[in-house]
Amino acid sequence: MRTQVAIIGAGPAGLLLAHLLYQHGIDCVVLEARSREYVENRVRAGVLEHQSVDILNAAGVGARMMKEGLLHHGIHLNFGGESHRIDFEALTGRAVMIYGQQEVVKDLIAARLAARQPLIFEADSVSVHDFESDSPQVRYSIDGQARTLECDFIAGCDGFHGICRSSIPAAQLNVFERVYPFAWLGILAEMPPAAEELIYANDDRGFALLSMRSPTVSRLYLQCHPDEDPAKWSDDQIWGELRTRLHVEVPGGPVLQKSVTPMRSFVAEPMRFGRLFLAGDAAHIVPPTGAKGMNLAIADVQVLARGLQAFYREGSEEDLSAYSATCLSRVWKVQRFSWWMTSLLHRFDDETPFDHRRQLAELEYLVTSRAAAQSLAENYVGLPLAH
Ligand code: RFL
Ligand code: PHB
Repeated sequence: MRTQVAIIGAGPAGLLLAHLLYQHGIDCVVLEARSREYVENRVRAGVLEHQSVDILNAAGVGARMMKEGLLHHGIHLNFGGESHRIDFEALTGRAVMIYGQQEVVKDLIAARLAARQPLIFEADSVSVHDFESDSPQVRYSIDGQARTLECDFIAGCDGFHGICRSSIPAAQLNVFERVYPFAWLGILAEMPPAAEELIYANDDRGFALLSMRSPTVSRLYLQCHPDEDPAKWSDDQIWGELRTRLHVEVPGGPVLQKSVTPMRSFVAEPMRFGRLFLAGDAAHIVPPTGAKGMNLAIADVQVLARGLQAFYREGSEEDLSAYSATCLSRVWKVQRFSWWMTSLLHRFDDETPFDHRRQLAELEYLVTSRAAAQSLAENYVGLPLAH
């Protein structure tokens, strides 16, 4: 089989890239290791920057998001027993959209299948070859049958644990990494949101976050140890801890899902090697505190789709050559913001009383200085996309 662009991974990066290419008449095949059911039900991110919303709308896949998503004009920072609102609308004129990543994924899968374009689930033993030449190949198997896909380019959209990044010779990649000494215990619960907007709390017992998915489903997180076993936390314990740390009335309700997410900052440079392009979590990871992972994936593929369009339309390689540098300049700003939000809101095992006082002073500054609040707000709603 032959295609123009082989896309590895059907997360937000791979599926949106496929859709943007399809809209410009560029052929691609998406290969996904998991089943459709699995990827459609994987609970992850929930916040879309305003530009991510615009990109999904412009691509014609935003109708359900606009109907079911929740537009938020601010967040709350709770600390020292008080709640402070950061007003995005007043500070930036922008808002963010609360809409689950798995809903974005469902909408993109529906669009691809409606267009009768190839999207192959449960592809085994996927491997990438000859991407230093002009005729790369992807090998995989389906139901035990080996297949080869010949292509012009490979898009590595296969997440942090995928095979694309690790297929690049290690000596050719610069890796920058920070692993945090804590994780998030996340729950999805059948409970109407206990507040209208997201609450980020810095409490003496650790960080907590109140988020949501719909008028009847809430998403909540607690800072915990990285090796914490979620099964050891009873539902009552979780609700109790959330009430203590958030300082709000949380009624509780049936817990639908429980998991522990480690926290890491990671960047691999460059994001291109020959005809293999990395996008999304395959190239970089941010700790979830700034709500940026899915948005970075969307921004990357927007840049990659434009580069591929210029290549096929005009034979120009200029934008593709600039792909890595264009993405990385935004990636590093978003890394900084995600690291900063994480440092501001969590308890660190090795923190000194000085560190703690400094953290509280920074929070005070943030909620009393328009300049400081505006800096948070403009990063949270999303920095401008590269052109
Ligand atoms: P994904 O979503 O991981 O998709 C990669 C896909 O590749 C497949 N795959 C393979 N396919 C074929 N062959 C192989 N060898 C393969 N290996 C892997 C995988 O099965 C998968 O389907 O990466 P992508 O598309 O780059 O998207 C990135 C986002 O998923 C991620 O950054 C966000 O979820 C991060 N994140 C958040 N991002 C936000 O923007 N806002 C948030 O509020 C937010 N909250 C979160 C988050 C991530 C979390 N977790 C669990 C990591 C909250 C959490 C708890
Ligand atoms: C979520 O709703 O899952 C969520 C919201 C904000 C974050 C991280 C995760 O910073």
